[in-house]
Amino acid sequence: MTAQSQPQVTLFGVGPGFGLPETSPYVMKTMVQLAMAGIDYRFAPGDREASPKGQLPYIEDAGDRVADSTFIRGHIEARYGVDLDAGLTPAERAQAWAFERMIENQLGWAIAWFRFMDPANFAKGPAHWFDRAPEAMREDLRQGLKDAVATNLKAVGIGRHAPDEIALLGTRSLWALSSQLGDKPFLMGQTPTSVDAIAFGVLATALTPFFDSPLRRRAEGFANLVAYVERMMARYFPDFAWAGAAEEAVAA
Ligand SMILES: N[C@@H](CCC(=O)N[C@@H](CS)C(=O)NCC(=O)O)C(=O)O
Repeated sequence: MTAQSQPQVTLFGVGPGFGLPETSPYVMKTMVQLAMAGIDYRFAPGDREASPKGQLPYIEDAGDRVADSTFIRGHIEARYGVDLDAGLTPAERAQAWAFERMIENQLGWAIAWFRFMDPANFAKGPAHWFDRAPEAMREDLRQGLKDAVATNLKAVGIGRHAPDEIALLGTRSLWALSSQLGDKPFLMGQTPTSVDAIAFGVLATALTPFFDSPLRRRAEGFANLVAYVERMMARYFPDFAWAGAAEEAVAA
């Protein structure tokens, strides 16, 4: 038997679920960016307490532990000599960064609101993270998570609005993404660049048929975004059976 060499990089994430190859859009972003950079890695379920920033994703690379998807990207580019925005002009890089901030700092929170604050979605999804906790603690843990997310949602502002207002704000960002994409295969042109990683992660999170929400319904209305998620899924997660929103809408 030949000894298999272990990849040098370990990515710590959440794992598949909710109709997605990975439940965290930020972990998905890092998975896609590692693939874009051509870096082989091992995936492992992460422990937030072991993360330098208390969040997932984080990576370990030859003894270095790096947390936060954007700093992970910086680490990958610096250590492996890659540029995930190769070919973009400074103005295009600026535009891509602005879109990334919109996706992470606004659209992602709007989607999270419907995942965590909608009682049916919470019960169907995040509540199950505590299924293996002792029964006496389970409900307190679920409530604790909901309270923590509600506090974060208030702090970023989204949590202060009514559900229809949150859907409206999210839809403005979907529209912006749809307009930027147009009929190009990727957000910045013919080649995937760094911003596609988070756009894909967050849009797939919005579109998964596992959860229902007004924002998912609005996302389904942007045909180019639905096709984009399918294209990115086929490219970066070819073995994953994506029950795309388009398919379900057609079948319905
Ligand atoms: N800015 C971070 C955001 C990561 C993030 O929000 N991770 C979530 C999972 S989707 C998390 O670990 N949340 C737990 C917490 O905030 O306590 C990044 O880009 O990596």
